[in-house]
Amino acid sequence: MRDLFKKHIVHVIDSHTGGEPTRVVIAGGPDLGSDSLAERRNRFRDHFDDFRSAVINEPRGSDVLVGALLCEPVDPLAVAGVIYFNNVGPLWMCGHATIGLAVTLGHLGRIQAGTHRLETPVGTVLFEYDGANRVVFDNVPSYRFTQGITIDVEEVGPVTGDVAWGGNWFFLVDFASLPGLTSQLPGVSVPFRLPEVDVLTQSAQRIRRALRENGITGAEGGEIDHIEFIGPPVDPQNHGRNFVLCPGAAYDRSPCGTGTSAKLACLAADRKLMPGEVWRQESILGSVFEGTFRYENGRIIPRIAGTAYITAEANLILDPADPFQMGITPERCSS
Ligand code: PYC
Repeated sequence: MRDLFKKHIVHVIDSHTGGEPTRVVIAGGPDLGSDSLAERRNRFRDHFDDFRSAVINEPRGSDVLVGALLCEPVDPLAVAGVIYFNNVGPLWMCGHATIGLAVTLGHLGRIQAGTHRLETPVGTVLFEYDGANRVVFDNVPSYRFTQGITIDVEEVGPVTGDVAWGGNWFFLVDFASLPGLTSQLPGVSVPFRLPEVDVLTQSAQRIRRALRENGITGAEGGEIDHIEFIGPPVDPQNHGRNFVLCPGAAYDRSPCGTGTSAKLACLAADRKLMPGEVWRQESILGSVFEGTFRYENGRIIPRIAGTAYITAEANLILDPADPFQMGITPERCSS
């Protein structure tokens, strides 16, 4: 049993990928056993939520941060296993954090330039690391699950979108195919701009709520917890600009690796992008991921390229005497 009076140290390395931060837990994480990453993710969700909150939430972190808990892989050929999580719970997969994790492993000297395998709860991904900051990874098989669902959204009106899997479940709303949508969202221009994130966030939250209330899910009841708006790019060299609401209330500062994968799945399903053709996805900040895909067993395998930079290396201290030891959340701070 953990000593009630002993401070617990968690060694982390922080990075950002296209503006979106990742905090990799190098040491001091919970022992989740040695079965599949999917089972360890469930154990993490069910028994170590305080640890998740302590690492991500204020006062040590923020709603924007995505955590990556390094685990022993099942496959001895994999360089690591990983469980991704954010301020409200575990994620299934995370693209920007895969890029951040690869650069972190390079920073630590645990990998050299080359191709490596990484185990996630939804499958093994391969990534190529250039030895500095650039990473290209082959994501898990992605696909469009449902096309053209229209829902009535409180204070927005009717909204039409597609449900797609890119390692997480997304509802994608294409502003180009719904030019009238901007008039339903006062304060939002096309292309979207950073000062508009409050309106975009509120609208996306309303859409997510409406999906839940209407029982619209991904396959096998999978919760759609990411909402992605796609519009034209600011930079004409790119193909689209997105705004992605993550589980919780934070938006992705990067173009979102799983969101770009979901977008590629929709483009492929509509025959608007062919295997090997490049799609340059711009984030609301203007940072870019390059995406291509190939087909495998009727699904697409997205290939996503981006860059990450190390921002900090730190020891988090969890002091049992600290009333905010496990992070500031409404449930943990009821008084
Ligand atoms: O890059 O896949 C991603 C992602 C998901 C949530 C935040 N970033």
